[in-house]
Amino acid sequence: MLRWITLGVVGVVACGPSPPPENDTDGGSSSTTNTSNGPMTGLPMTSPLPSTDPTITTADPPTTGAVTTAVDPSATTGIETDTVTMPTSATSTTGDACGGGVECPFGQACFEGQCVTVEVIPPCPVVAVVDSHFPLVHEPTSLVLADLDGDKDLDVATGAPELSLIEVQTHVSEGEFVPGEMVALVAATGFIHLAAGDLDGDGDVDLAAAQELGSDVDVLLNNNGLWNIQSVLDSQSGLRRVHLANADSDGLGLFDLITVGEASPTVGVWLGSGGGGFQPESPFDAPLSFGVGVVDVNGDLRHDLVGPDFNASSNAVRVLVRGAGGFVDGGALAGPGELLFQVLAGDLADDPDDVVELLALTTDPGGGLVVLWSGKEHGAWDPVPRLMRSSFVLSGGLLADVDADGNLDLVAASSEPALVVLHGDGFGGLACERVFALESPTTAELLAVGDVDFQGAHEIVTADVPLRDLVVIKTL
Ligand SMILES: [Ca+2]
Ligand SMILES: [Ca+2]
Ligand SMILES: [Ca+2]
Ligand SMILES: [Ca+2]
Repeated sequence: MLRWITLGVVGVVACGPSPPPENDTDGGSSSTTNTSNGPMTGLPMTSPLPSTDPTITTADPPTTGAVTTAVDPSATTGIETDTVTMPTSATSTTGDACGGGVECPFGQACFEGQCVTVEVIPPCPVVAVVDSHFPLVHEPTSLVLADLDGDKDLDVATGAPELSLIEVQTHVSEGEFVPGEMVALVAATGFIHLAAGDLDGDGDVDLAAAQELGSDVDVLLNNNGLWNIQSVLDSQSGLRRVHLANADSDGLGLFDLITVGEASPTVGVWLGSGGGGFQPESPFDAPLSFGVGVVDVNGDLRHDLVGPDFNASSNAVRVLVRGAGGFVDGGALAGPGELLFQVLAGDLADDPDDVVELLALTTDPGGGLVVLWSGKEHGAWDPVPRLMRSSFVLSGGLLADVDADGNLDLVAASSEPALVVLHGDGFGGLACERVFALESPTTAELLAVGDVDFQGAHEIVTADVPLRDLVVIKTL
């Protein structure tokens, strides 16, 4: 059952009995923009490792069928501009002192006790947007986008914590999903965090699921669409995230697993040994909160960890470099703002050596700040970051080339009901900002990007937790 509803900017998800189809002719007269009028409140994060669990409620009986919301091109989000301005200025110090309650003038931010200029990211040109909604049975805490049934198109798995289930949504045709199977995990409670990738080396996508209470990571091997729990990795207790990584020095190509948790020891490493088996390394403590990037930052193919350092006296990015025998401290980078929510790493500035840049999300009295450290050489960054102002305080996200122009973009969540894409300029900066209205705020764990409909540009997939909807956002 598929229904098309004409909407303005503020999306509506229909529930309950189906109304007759509406004509797609009136063009959505309620068009507004929300790139600048949302309150820029700080996120309710009071501890270095905040619990981000949404409230889990008992699931109602499942609804069936997709509800697709078509947004008329004349009523899309975004602010109309004629050109995309390429940022040209980098950080410069104005000479004013700040800190200790002394704020910087408008248009500046405090970095290391001095006011520095902040570049405002301009809005992107308007594009047409189509949101498609598909019902979920349970409220999800985490979402992955991967080919789970081996037919080459992208499916979705979401974690349903209240029943220790993974809920699969199977892609059936261009951008359409239907409910798939429910995959049972070892019984536990609390937040479920998912990661997807080939964990046993047989070429198909497997899943790893970290559960909050139960203290395990379940490894689920894909056998032609049937899922077997191969390994249950005893983990640290408490809330954690699981990441696929290459930690091995031998580069066998088998994924390893890294968990970052809130209870000591906070970092766990399991080396893939083939067939879905894993060998644990000794877990250890590192001052990293959940917003870590798991990326090779120094060009040796081993994945490193970059994340907000909750032990630093001031806001800082901590770098853990993976060596042959384990992780070693790779130093810290001081940042501006009040608290770093997330650190991401990627090749944001085109250079022959593919040096990796760092991007961090934070907030200051002026609102949302994106902090960019340009790579000088592999694993080394200019200590003075470039600061760019976003319209929203961004709580977390991912780097992906959404518009398929060859430059990494930032897809980010906010505490507001909006999803923000900051398009990379390929020179280490962010060219423009695109804001997509949502019904509810989303989280970094509920964001994924991929070419769902094989049309080239990538779709953004997220979930509306209160409405129990899978949301696919397509720009035309
Ligand atoms: Ca598939
Ligand atoms: Ca596999
Ligand atoms: Ca590395
Ligand atoms: Ca791009």
